[in-house]
Amino acid sequence: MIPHPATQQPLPDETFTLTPDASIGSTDSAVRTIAERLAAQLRRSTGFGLPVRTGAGTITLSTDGADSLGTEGYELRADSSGVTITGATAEGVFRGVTTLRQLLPAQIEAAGVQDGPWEIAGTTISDAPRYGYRGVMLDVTRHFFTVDQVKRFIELVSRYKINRLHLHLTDDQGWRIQVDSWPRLTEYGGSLQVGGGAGGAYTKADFAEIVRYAGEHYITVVPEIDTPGHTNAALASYPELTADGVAPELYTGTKVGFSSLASGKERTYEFLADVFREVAEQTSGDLVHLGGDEAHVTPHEDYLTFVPKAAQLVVDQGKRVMGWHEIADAPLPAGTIVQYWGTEDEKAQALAVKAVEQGATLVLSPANRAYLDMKYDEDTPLGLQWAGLVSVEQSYDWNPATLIPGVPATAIDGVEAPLWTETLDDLAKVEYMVFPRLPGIAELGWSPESALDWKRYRDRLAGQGPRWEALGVNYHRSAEIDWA
Ligand code: TNX
Repeated sequence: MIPHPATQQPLPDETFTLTPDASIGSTDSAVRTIAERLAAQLRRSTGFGLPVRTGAGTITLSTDGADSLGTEGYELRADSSGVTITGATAEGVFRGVTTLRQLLPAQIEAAGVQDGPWEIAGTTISDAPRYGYRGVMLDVTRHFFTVDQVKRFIELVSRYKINRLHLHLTDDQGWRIQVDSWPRLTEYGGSLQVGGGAGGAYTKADFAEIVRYAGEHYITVVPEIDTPGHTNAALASYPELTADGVAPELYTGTKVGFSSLASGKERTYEFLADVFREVAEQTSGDLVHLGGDEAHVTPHEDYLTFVPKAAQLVVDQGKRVMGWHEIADAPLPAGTIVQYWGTEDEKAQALAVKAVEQGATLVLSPANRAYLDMKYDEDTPLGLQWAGLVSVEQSYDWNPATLIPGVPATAIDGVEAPLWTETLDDLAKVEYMVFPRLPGIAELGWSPESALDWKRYRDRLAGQGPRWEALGVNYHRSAEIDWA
């Protein structure tokens, strides 16, 4: 099972078997839709009727109990008489259902009816996460991904108890979210992508569907509007945002660090006020990510005045600020989350310390560990390697609590695995880079430190292979894992 639960005990002599007469019960309306979606999934591969009823069933979902386990915690018991999943909230029950699916045989994930038997060795589990922020990032600007592709991505990552989807929505190569007050951002700024092919952008209805679907999987969307660098698509659409008033060409290459909003112009902040307002309106979560990375052509003094002004515009919308670790050089509003993407470099580490000194908390995305766009090894046909090669072991075998010298464990909100898509133009390629590394990052975010052990994790990871086969996931059959 991945992530490994906080505590699990076997119930010797007990076996649960899902049989054709089984039902799914929900004790209250809060978990009814979770029960209905579970039933729909199990019907496909079992062929059973699996009626959903109010009250107890063969599998019972309940929010009556487990109060001490927090919003995401749950208790699960599987014995000869049935399965019960209890959380203090519907979210906790949902996390428990992801565990149930992994307890069932891999063929449960097949699209068509399979033979079974559908057995679970008797067990009790009491589970709750180590960290509250367990994210994945998808870059939809270097290459655009459709709503349906993002939904499949959400469904796959939700199985590992990921609870944040950071969408990198704007960059030099494309602006991908509708802003009605600045329509050329998507009309023109979203028209291309890396390599020069057609890009795309989400309408407000599209984005609402992504937010809704993520919410159904208890995942909160964190929208990123990257500023003041990584803004060529915006500058090409609205030359008034550039320092010299001249629009650059649209850009379809993969260089970074060459563009900047005009940080000295009032128009820039009017623009950002509009953008953050419309983006905040489209988000259900409490975070808006303002980027802040690699602003190499923004004079540093200007950057230091830009960041607090942009951050205030996010706060004005009632949202908390998130940003890449460079923003920590500037004063930050209360409640800011700083996303660390350094490797072992002292400059990045110093910024992380500076972030914490001013009261910010950290989400850890160390590029040499958590970057899903880094090649696994020299032979990986996709991806980049500026942060080194990131094998499955390298991505798993580190401790968030002690990663950055001088940062106390209490300052860590969690972990996030970013996927940049310069080299990834379809979902099969995305899946190849995400699986099997993402489950390891998810486990670092969820499981207690005592459960983390590379050798034992390897064996558990091997067990995910047949699930991905059943789901048609294009995972990388890394030689580090004994998939047989
Ligand atoms: C650096 S990491 C970037 C991105 C690139 C990525 C490629 C970060 C905050 N910025 O613009 O896509 O490297 O790995």
